Amino acid sequence: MKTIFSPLHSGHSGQMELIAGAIVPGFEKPSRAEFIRARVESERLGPILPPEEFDLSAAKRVHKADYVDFLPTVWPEWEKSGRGGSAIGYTWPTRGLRGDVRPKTIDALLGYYSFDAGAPFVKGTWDAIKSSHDVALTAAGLVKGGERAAFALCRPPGHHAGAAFMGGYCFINNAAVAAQWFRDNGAKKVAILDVDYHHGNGTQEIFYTRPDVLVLNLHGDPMTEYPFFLGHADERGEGEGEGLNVNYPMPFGTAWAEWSASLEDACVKLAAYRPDIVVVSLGVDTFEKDPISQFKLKTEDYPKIGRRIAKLGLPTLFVMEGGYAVEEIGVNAVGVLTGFEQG
Ligand code: OKP
Ligand code: ZN
Repeated sequence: MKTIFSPLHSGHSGQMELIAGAIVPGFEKPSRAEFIRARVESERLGPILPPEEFDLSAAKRVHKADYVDFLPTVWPEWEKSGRGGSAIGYTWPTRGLRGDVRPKTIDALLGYYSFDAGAPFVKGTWDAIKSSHDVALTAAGLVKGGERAAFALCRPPGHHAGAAFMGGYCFINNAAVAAQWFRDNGAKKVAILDVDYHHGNGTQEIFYTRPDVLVLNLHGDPMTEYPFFLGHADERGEGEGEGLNVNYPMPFGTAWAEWSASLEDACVKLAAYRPDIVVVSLGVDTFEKDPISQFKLKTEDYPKIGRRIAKLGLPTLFVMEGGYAVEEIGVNAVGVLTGFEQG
């Protein structure tokens, strides 16, 4: 299968993040994408191609226009205000505060358009966000054009980004934008299968009331795992989307036996929905050695994920999300893809 990749991801670099009371170098770093790209090459998965440029109209079909238009202004406004480092908010309109009044300064807007402090900007961040979005749409174009599958090697990831907020390393929800693009280009129904360790809260929010996009999410139980405030089993969609959001929260320590049972159930539901396209939010932070995650999947398990997805027999777009054990991220992510190709 073809991989779409942009070197512009690497400008999103040197961000700091707040974890367990300490400011540390960001786990979501450029080497992640480079290890994956290197493994795509060494495994001869297929050609690696640059993205085409898209305007932001597709992104604005799933995100609020004012949110999308805010993103390229962040770094210039931050610099204008005389600061360096990482542009990051520190106040959020939670319960009891006004989330309906758009404030005016950059610090206030960063809070207004985030749900946490996990999506910092540096100078190259916007270009990286835009390239990641272009990567997803270019790969989507290959699948629409008749390829059985394509790999969008997106960085930064997207699944925590909602209609009007960033967070958790995510800015534009690449998988959601691609799913909507498929809908706008002939697909009647799309399924999104999110196998990242963390709940894809942004994807869930975007499609929660929609009958035309099924969202299935396998993840660490939000009672104890980030993003904490969404991803429970009783969130099943609403209105016309009732029953079309399916969550599989699992406890710390979950290994292949239990995880694969959730995958099997998700695949059965996915097949019953009979979508035209599958978009896989491909995170490999389920890996036993992931530094920020608590599942116990092994390297040998990743090709099995790919084989199960291949058994669906549907055109499939793989969109890269998380995975922070950088030495093994390429082996595991490409393991899913080679498993798919053999399946
Ligand atoms: C993004 B993706 C862990 C802190 C969590 C945010 C994690 C974002 C994950 N102790 N910080 O879903 O891989
Ligand atoms: Zn994750």
